[in-house]
Amino acid sequence: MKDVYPFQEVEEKWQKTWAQKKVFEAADDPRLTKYFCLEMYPYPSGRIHMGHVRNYSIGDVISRFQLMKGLNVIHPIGWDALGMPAENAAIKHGIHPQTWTLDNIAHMKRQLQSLGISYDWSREVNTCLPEYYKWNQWIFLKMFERGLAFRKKSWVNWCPQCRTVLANEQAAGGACWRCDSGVEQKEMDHWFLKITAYAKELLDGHKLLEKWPEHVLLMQKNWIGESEGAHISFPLKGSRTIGVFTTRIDTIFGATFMLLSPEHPLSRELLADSPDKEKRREEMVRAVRDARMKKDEEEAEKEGIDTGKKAANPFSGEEIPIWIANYVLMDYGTGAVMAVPAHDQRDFEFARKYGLIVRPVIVPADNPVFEEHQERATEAYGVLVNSGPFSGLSSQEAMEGMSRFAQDRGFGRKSLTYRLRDWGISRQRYWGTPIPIIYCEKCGTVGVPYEDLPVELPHDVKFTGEEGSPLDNAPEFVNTTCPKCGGKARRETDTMDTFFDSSWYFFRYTSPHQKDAPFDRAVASYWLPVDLYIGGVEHAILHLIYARFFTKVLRDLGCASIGEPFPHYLAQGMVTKDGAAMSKSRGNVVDPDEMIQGYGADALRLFILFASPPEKEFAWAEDGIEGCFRFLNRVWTIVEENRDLFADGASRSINHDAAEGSDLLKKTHQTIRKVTEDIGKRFHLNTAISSIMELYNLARKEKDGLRQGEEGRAVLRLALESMIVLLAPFTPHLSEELWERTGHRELLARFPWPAFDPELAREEIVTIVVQVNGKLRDKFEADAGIGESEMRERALALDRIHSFIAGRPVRKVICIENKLVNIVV
Ligand code: ANZ
Ligand code: ZN
Repeated sequence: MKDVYPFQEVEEKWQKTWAQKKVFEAADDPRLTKYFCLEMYPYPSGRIHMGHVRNYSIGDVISRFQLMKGLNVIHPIGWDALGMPAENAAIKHGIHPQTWTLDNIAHMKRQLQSLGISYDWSREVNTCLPEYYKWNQWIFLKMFERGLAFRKKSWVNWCPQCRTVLANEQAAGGACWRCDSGVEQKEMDHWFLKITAYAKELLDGHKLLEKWPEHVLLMQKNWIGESEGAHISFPLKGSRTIGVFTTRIDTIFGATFMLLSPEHPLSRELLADSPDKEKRREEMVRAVRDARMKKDEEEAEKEGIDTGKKAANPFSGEEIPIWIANYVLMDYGTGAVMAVPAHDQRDFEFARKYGLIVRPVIVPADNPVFEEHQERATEAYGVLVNSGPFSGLSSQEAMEGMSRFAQDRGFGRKSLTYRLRDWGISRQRYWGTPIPIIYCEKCGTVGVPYEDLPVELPHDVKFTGEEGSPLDNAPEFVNTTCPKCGGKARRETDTMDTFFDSSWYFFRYTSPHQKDAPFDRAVASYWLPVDLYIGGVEHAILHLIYARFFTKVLRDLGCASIGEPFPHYLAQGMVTKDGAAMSKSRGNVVDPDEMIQGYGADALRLFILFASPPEKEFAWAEDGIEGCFRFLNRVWTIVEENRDLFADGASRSINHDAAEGSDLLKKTHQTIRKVTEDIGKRFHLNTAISSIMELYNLARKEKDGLRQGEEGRAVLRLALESMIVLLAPFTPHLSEELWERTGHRELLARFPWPAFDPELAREEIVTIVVQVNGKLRDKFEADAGIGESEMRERALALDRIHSFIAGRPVRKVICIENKLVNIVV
C-alpha cells in the first residue's frame, strides 16, 4: 500500500508526550467527580497475550472517554506477581523467582506502554514487593485477632517421594506430576479464612449488583449454595444426639434410617466394638477422598455399613437403625442425614440395596392414593399421610408447623445451610506472602507483632522441587524467638494463596505509597467503589467472591467505607482463533508485538474492539486487522488532503440555516450522539466504531462537492474534526497526531468530548415490521439505526407479538436493521 501513515513514529511520539506531561496521573481531589476504571491486573507470565490486549483496550476506551467527558479518571495497573510459575521456573531453569518475575514485569510493562493504554503508572502496584505483601500480613493479623483467620486440620494431596503437598491439578490421576509416584492423602494443619461468616451477606449483596451479568451472579449463587431447611436432633441411647440438616422436614415420619458420613466422628465411635466394620469404614474413607481428589463426576455405587446402633425419631419416637453411607458428605450440613427412602432417590436406592424399610408419607394433592410398591422415590411436595398429628397438612404447612413444633420442644429449628466452605489459604511454597505467625512451645500460636512486619522472604534458598517447601529448609528463616516470652520459636513456613493479594489490590491503587496503613481510608473512600471492572469470566467465582469478602472485612475493620467493591462488572468474552480459545497449548497464539510492529497499536486496538461487542467471543482474523489498518490510512489521507480547511480557518461556526440540507452535517451530529451513547451507556464499542466508519464514508463521498462553497467547507471541516475526536478513545495515537496536524495546540487526550445538537442528531423514523415464524404480525416505529438488542426488546414487548408467541420458548430472533424482526418459536 502506498502512502502508509508513519504509525511507528506517531505512536512513539505520543506515548512519550503523554508520559512527560503526566496526562493520565489522577489527582486525589475530592472536589472532582471521579471515575474508577479497573481491569484485572495481569500475572507477569512473560508476555502480553491477546486476552490482555482485549481487556486493556476495552478499559482504555472507557477511561479515555470519561477523561474527555471531564471526569477525574483513575486508571491504574499492577502485577499479580506471586505464585507458582515463578517457582517452577526456578526449579527448572535455576532462575530466582524474583529475578524471573521482575524481568517479566519489565518486559510486559514495555508491551503495555507500546499499546498506548492510558495508565497512571505512578500508581503501579507489584504484589511481590515487601512494601505490598507487608499489608497482606497486616490484614491477615487483623483477621487472626478477630477469629476470621484460623488454623484447622484438613486433608491434602501429599507426594511421599517429593515430600511436598500437591495442588489437585498436580496430582491428576493420583500420580505426582514430577516423579509419578502415587499420591497419598495426608491430614495437615492449614490456615483458613472464615468466608462462611459472610455467606449470607455475600448472597444478599447481589441485590446491589444490578450491573453484573446474570450468569455470573448465578454462578456465585450456586457457589454459595444457600439451602433453606431445618436442623433436627435425633437422640441416641444415653445423652448423645445426631444432628441432621434437612430441606424436607415434612417427610420426617418417613425417615426409616439415619446415615452418617464415614468421616463423621461418631462413625468411628459407633464402630469401636467391631474392628471388621471399622476396617471397612477406613477403606470407605479412602475411597471417598480419592474420588473427591479425582473430582469423579460419576456418582459411585452406593455403599453402606450397618453400625448396629439405633437412634430415635424425635417426632414419632420410632427407633431407626444408623448406617454409614459413602454418599453422605462430611463437609455439608452436619455430615449426617435422616434418610427418607420414599422421597429421596439416593436414599431409595440405598434402602433397596440393603433391604431397609420404604415408607411413603407424602401423596399428590390431586390424587391422594397410596402407592404400595414404588419404583422410585417421589420427590414432589404434596399432602402428608402416615404422619401422626400432621397428616392431612400440605408439605408447605407441615414444614412451618413441624419446624415450630421442633423449636418449641428444643430439638430443632429452622435454618439456612451453605455450600460455601472456608477458604484454605496455606500453600507450602516459597513465592508467596509468608503467613506472619510464630509457634512457641510455651505460648502457642502467636501473631508476629505489627512493628515487625513485613516478614520478608529470605532470598537465598534452594529450589529443588523436593523435600517440601524451600522455606522449611531455611533455618535462618524458620528459627526465631517468641515475641511474647523471648523463648525459642519457629516461624510458620506456609505462604498465602495469591488470591489473597488480588482480593484488595484495588484499594492499594488509591494510595499506593501509603507507609502506615494498607491504604488511606479517606482517599479510598473518594475513589471507591470501582465504577467499572472489566475482566475475564474465568474469575466469576473465586476472585470476585474473595474481593467482595475482603471489602466487607475491611469495612468491618474500619479501614473502608464500602461493602461492595464492584457495582458494575463487565465480563469480557474470550479471544479465539480457528474456532478454539487462543492458547499456547493449542499453538494458535497470535503475538501482539508482531501485530504492533506490522500494523501499529492503533490498528490492533481498533480491530479487537471492532470485531465484536466486549462481552462476546472475539475471533481473530488476519484480514480483519488489515482492514482496520487500511481504514486508518484512509482517515490519515482524507485529513491530510483537506488540511487547508483547518489552515484557512474556514469559519469555525457553521450557519445552520444555510447548512440545513447538508447530509454530512446531520450525519456528524448523529455520529457524535451514537458514539457517545454507545460508549457511555451501552459499551457497544463495535457499533460506535462502525458509525465512525460511516461518517468517514459519507465525508469522502461528499467532500469534493462541499469544498466548493464556504458553508460546505465548514461542514466538511467539522465532520473531519469530529471523526478525529471520536476516534481518540480507540486510536489515540493517530487521533492525537491528526489533531496536532490540523492546528490544535491542546492535547486531544484531555480535550472536551464533543456535544451534539439534538435537533440535528435526530434520526429519521423508520417502520420496523415484526414477524413470528416468518409471518407478518405487527410493526412499530423507531429511530433509524437503533441496535439489534433494542429492536429485539421492543418487538418482544409488543402485545400482539406476545399473543402470537403464546408462551412458546423463543428459539431465535433475526434482525435486519431499520426493517424487520423475525421471531422464531
Ligand atoms: C431428608 C430428606 C427427604 C431430604 C427428602 C431430601 C429429600 P440441598 O438442597 O442440597 O441443601 N443432605 C443433608 N446433608 C447432607 C450431606 N452432608 N451429604 C449428603 N446429603 C445431605 O440438600 C439437602 C438435603 O440433602 C437434605 O434434606 C438431606 O436429605 C441431604 F424427601 O433430608 B434431606
Ligand atoms: Zn513464647
